[in-house]
Amino acid sequence: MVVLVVRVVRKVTVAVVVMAIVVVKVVLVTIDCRYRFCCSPTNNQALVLRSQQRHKHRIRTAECRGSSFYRLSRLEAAVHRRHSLLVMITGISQDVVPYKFGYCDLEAVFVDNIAMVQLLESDIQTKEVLGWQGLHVFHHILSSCSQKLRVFLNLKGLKWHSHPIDIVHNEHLKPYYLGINPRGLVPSIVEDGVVHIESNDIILHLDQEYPEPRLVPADRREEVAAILRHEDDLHLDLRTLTFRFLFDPAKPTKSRQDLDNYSAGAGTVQGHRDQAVQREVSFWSDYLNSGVTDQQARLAAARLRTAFDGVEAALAKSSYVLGDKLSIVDIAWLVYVQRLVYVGYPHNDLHPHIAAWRAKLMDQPAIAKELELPQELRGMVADRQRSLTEAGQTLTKVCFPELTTPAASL
Ligand SMILES: N[C@@H](CCC(=O)N[C@@H](CS)C(=O)NCC(=O)O)C(=O)O
Repeated sequence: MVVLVVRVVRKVTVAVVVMAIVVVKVVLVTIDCRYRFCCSPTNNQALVLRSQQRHKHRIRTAECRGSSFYRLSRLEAAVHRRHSLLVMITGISQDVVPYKFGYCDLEAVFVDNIAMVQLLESDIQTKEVLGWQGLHVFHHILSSCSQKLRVFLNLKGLKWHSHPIDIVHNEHLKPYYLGINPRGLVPSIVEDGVVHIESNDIILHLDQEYPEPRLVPADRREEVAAILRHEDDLHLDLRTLTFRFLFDPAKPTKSRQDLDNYSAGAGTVQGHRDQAVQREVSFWSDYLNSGVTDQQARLAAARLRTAFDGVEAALAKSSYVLGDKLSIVDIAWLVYVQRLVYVGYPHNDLHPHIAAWRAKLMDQPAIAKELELPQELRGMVADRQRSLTEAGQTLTKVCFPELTTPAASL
């Protein structure tokens, strides 16, 4: 009997001690890691939270886009989970009031004018480009982000050296290009030996350097940057629809081995491997496993439609999205709109102002020459649309079955 009581007491004691340790740990993490800051959006500043204990805690980089409370709350949660991280907030500035960093050992520092993605020299493995002079552009003819950049360069009248990267045959995943753009995406530029990645960062940067003609209105830079981020957020939706309705999913361009090599070979951004490559690999793995499902296509089309509803509303009031002048915002959305014409998106039915604005912009050779489908691909695209129509599988049928009119023709 006594032995039994002793055993029970021992077990209860162990359970209580374990519970107490768990509770103390949870309290430490959730209380001591809490932080707060006040901020308001003005110019392009970044708030960096730094940990002194880099060796102890894994430092992650996160970006806080815009000033919405929702985003800030998400960052707070990230700090709770990771104990420490490097937070970069673009478009936010003024009076940051950090408090209670204690356990996390974080300090807050403001840094001016940090571009969204700025590579370090140590991130560049293909060292030869560091000696290049002039403006060099790595791009692909059909890549939407490259098209946006090329239209921008045409409108600016800038001279540049062309370095086509064959993404269809995975040239972007080879060590040479991964050594320039650690994310393995096009476009990238090398300007007098400095590498820039991310099409929107490149454009915002070049517009400051070459202000005429202005494609980013000087007094609306923050707003333009936010719209471009929104456009970038929809990039995988555009790709989803492209790979469902324009290309044939039976012929994926990346094998499992390609994806493993990509993961292993991707480089660092600011000294750290970031999420972008993982996001790419997960997109292509899903695509390899199951193509693009109806549900994924519908979600992507719905998200794009919502964005286009905003563009449509702006174009109902003015000739261009930001008013009476052409800006990079028009170009960014036009690239999506034009791609979706080839994909079979029913612009005419859903967004009549966009349809008219597209026709007007495509009348400009500097724009049309980058966005029109190359002659040699027209037959392939027409065949694809024909077979989708026969199978009752066009974008309109799958994503907008309520519309009765056929999909926009090429
Ligand atoms: N956020 C990046 C996105 C770049 C991106 O996704 N580029 C595509 C072409 S538009 C690419 O490189 N895709 C590689 C592939 O298809 O594997 C940017 O704006 O530059």
